[in-house]
Amino acid sequence: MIFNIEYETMPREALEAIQLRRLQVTLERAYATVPFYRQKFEEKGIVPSDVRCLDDLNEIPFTTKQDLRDNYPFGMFAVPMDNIVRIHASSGTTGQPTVVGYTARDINTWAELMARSLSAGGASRGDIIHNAYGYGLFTGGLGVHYGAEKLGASIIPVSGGNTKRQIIIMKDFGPTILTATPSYTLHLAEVAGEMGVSFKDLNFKFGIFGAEPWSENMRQEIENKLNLIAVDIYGLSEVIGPGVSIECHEAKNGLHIFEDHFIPEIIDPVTKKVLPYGETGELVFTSITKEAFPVIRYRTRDITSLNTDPCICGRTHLRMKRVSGRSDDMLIIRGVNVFPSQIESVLMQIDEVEPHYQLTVDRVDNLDTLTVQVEVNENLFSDEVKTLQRLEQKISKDIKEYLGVSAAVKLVEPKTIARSEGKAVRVVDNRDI
Ligand code: DLL
Repeated sequence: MIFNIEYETMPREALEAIQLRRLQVTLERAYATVPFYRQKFEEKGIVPSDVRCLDDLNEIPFTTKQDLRDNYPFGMFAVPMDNIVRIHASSGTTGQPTVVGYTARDINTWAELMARSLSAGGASRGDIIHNAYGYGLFTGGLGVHYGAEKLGASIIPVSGGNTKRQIIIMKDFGPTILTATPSYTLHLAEVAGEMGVSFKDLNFKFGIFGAEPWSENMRQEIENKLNLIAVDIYGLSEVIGPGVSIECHEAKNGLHIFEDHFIPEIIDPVTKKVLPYGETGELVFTSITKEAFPVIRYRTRDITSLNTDPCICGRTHLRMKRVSGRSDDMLIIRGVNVFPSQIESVLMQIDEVEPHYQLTVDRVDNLDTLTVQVEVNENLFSDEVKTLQRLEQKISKDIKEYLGVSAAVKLVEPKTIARSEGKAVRVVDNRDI
């Protein structure tokens, strides 16, 4: 079902007209109220009224995560504090957290976008949503929560953690939609198995998974293990939270970006030139309806491409390809670029291993080395050492063949790699120590 037929299926010409109008208003407001933006414009000798068509966006300077950090905590807010009704923050694992604010209208916009997203992912009024995204400063939990209420579905605000209790709730309340990170979803499946609960006996129809990279092969694994249809949802706190883009369950092939609220661009991260549709690069967003925290040409560091092909679901909003990773997650191993999700993709094709893995990068004699730890299934681990060695060699060979990178593979006992209740830690990088 399409939640907002008028906007989600709008002919592109009309959509672009709305984008331009909203962009102009956003630029004027940001210039007038956020000293950072005014200064950036002045440095370039431009004023908001110079933007007369969408292509003129090209002239506007980019905003980076560092800019947000430099203005920590509230320096990028475009409204006085008495208009801010909610504050969220990113976890700050890669530095100082970024803090974002919302006006009452922003919360409403976000709820609308999440209602659209849940709807695209297969939910409707009458569904029961088991929401295992964390509630708190992270935007996942509350983002889904408000969207579900707007949609008129029933939401179970279970959050992450307390996994056994989650399985009991699944059995007793009969939720039909699961929302969680893909890695926590696997943990849920594992604990259900330990408790003797089969997902085949539960009521789930759709799962709406995101907040971290996951491969197409991981989708297969999750769909088989949980007996549901899995769709990918994307977002980031700086832009609004979850609900920036989502796959429709009809096509499951690229995520529709809600273009009446965000203008996406793809740039070459090195030259910063805008790339044409279809080419892979760094995703950049300009928000065009947000009041409290407008972002102008915000560099996400996420790597993807855009495509405007019509979609079978009827939505006219363009689609971004599944995000393979962030530019700063990319490992460069002896000159070869690899994303953890590409390794995942290879691992998921091996029957004998479980979808739990971790990568370790070290520097030995000035050369980067990659070790892939992956769990094998119960039966195999009790097998002969030779069998395990052979399997390690086979996986290593597959990785080399598919990705061109040399990796040492280490099979480990089931349940030895730390489980995540939110975003998984896929890479341990020892190089700076
Ligand atoms: O992760 C928002 C979210 C919550 C999205 C729930 C989807 C579901 P942040 O914590 O600010 O916000 O992290 C944003 O996570 O820049 C990407 O690098 C990554 N990310 C989010 N969704 C996906 C996805 C939330 N579907 C950062 N695929 C983003 C790959 C994703 N990476």
